[in-house]
Amino acid sequence: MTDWLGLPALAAAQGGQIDSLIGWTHLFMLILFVGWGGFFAYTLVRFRRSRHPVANPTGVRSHTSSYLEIGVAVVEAILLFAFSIPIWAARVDRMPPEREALVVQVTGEQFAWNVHYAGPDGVFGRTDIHQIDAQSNPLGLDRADSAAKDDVTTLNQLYLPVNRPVIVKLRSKDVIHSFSVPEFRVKQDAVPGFTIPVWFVPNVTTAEMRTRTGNPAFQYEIACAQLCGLGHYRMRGFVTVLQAGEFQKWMDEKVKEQGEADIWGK
Ligand SMILES: [Cu+2]
Repeated sequence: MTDWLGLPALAAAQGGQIDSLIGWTHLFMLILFVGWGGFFAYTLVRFRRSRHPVANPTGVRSHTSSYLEIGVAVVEAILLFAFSIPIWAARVDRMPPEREALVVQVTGEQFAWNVHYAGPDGVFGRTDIHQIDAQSNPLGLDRADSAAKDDVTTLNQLYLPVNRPVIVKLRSKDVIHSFSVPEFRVKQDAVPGFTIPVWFVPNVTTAEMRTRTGNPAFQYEIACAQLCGLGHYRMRGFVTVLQAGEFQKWMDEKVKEQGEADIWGK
């Protein structure tokens, strides 16, 4: 029903609801636009100068317009309390349980996305501001911490398994950034000093999307949706959605690779 809006391809389980909301909003706005536009044209003719050469200082005496305004306010209150707030509670506030989901920390900085997986133990290692090194350790991950030994970090590369809820915990090292993946219909600000969760269920793998779009180079992109500085335009990351088995294989390789690199580093 929303094809007419030309939205990006949809690749998340809950995105259909968002699309239908966008569709309905546009439809209502179209009705309002046509209604008000028609009313405007009517007043131009109805109150034309030749028919009303002198202005009427008293104006309209009926209360119809006041009642209409009250009616509009009531409808808006119903939309807010009966629809918006409950839908927000269900879609945004109610997170899937963390043991069923993949939890990944994504930390924005000028101008990159740092991705941090907890690894097989499911516990995020300690990070320490004094260990931050712009090149080798942008998150300041303390590999001496036992929970950090199997952690995996990447730069601008977010790998996700298909059909499993993903909870992205957003953080920022400097200014406000915004994590936006249009195909998943998610967009959430990353604010310094806060950890803000956002969740979604990717349901189309990158490979499948390449077949569907007929574009062998298709990539899901993380765009920064807040103007965050001079390099904002190049702050983009890539999301690769894999089958569960492929994702596990990727993760195992990374754990091995980064664990080994650490042994040699010491
Ligand atoms: Cu940014």
